[in-house]
Amino acid sequence: MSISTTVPAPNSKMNSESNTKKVMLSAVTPSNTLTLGNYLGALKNWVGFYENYDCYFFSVDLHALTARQDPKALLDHTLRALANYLAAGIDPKKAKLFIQSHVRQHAELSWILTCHAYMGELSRMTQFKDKSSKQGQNIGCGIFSYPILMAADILLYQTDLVPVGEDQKQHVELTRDLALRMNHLYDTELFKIPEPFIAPVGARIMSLQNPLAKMSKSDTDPNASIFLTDSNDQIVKKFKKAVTDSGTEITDDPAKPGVKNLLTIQSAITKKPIAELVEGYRGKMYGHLKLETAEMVVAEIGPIRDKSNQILSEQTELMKILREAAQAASVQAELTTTKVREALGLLSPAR
Ligand code: AQP
Repeated sequence: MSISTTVPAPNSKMNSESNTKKVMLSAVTPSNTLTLGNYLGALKNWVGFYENYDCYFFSVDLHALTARQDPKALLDHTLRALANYLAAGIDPKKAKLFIQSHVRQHAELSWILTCHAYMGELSRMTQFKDKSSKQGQNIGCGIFSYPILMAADILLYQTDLVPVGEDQKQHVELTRDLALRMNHLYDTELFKIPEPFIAPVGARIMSLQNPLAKMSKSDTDPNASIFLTDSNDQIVKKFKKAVTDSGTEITDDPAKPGVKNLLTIQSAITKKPIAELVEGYRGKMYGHLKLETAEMVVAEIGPIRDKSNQILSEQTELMKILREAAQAASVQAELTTTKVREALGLLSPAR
């Protein structure tokens, strides 16, 4: 199934009245090198969004701190993520590409929202349950409260739409609850109420070693994820080792999650429906499917890897883009925080 065909139409009434585009916001956590999942589930779709929406695409370095990070690696991953955005074709003149911590209001609004959130609603977050169960005894407070930082990310820009995976939908619901609570409590429209935009089925890329789990940056099995830094050889090797299923026939069958994952990757790249791809594999073996998927992935992300390396080798232009976008984002962020400060009785400093 094609994954980028359902960009909701902007609200023409609002556009004609205010002459502004609706706001769309999305981000990736630089907790490691970005994966093929991040690319096909997020970056590749973003390219089509900014013609119709005012887009904020950023790298959420403060979110990465919820797990212990090596400082140098965090810096590298943060810059590489932004280089990946540019190399994937996102136009910095049409979308704001920036680093979360460069807009100080994210942390400020996060604290204010923390004081309006309840322990109960945060404990119900499935991602908290999943992530905390992996952390043993010393569960960091950041793991518990990061959905509030995510809410601040969204509400600062008066966002209309947030493209999220199914697993993040709960966080957008929390954001909506917090926004409605604050608007009601202070009897003024401090925040726009955002809507989740769920990409159609097919955007979720699974681990090559466990096709029942999402392909993840932090997977400890190096063969489970394709990273946007992998060499062509590494990509081919990982696909050759990909876990498939019993049997030999290539079909779109929930009982064959490994095969389905490879077909999903091909579909996300070619935009062809899975049924059409399956037709082309009649009488062929799993080996064909693995190799052809590897070749498609090499053709798709190889140039992004090379372009990213080039962008990172001449960082002046990248830094200029990041600085200007952060300045532009800060203007909107400051409008929102000023409104919030005034409503709460906090004296605004002269910035
Ligand atoms: N496997 C995936 N398939 C499709 N989309 C994916 N995204 C991430 N993995 C896949 C999408 O990428 C965007 C940014 O996600 P993120 O990196 O901030 O957080 P995440 O979803 O928690 O990604 P990881 O790789 O699993 O992070 P770690 O390992 O650090 O916890 C989102 O739009 C997400 O849907």
